Amino acid sequence: MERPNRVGIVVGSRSDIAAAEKAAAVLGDLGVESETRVISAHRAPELLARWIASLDERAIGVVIAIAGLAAHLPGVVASQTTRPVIGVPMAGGVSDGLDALLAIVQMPKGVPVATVGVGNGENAGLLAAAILGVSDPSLRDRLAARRAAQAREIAADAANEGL
Ligand code: RP5
Repeated sequence: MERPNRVGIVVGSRSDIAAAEKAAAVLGDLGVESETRVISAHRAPELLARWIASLDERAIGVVIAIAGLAAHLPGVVASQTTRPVIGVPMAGGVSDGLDALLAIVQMPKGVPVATVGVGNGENAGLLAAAILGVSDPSLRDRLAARRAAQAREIAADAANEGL
């Protein structure tokens, strides 16, 4: 089996695609390959199960699952794989994302889902890279370089002159 060094991104609907693009972009910057699928957990359960069953052959080590409203997609994915699953709640429901956030973060015991902020595809990508970086020193170096660059950018802000 190929080393599982890729990230699988799945959104529940085309309407969630912006968060997936943010995750894919940050992963691309870090030299991590990803693939993005649009599969509803309730409208296309069999297709979702087929994709999850193929994670090994796709060398996918971490899954990012992005959904709003009932937001069951991350939990459904996590129920079918032991790979780490990162859930991204999306705005749009009765509480503008708080509903999806609470749904994802309250995954009942036995099957965890890591949860990032509402719509925060970028942090989901960074967390996925950090997980893959545990067994990839050069990816860890690239993550550290990115942190250093963002710290430099803040230090260079005119408001911080003299510090
Ligand atoms: C969820 O319902 C999706 O993840 C999306 O966030 C939300 C709305 O979906 P659409 O009605 O735009 O397909 O399944």
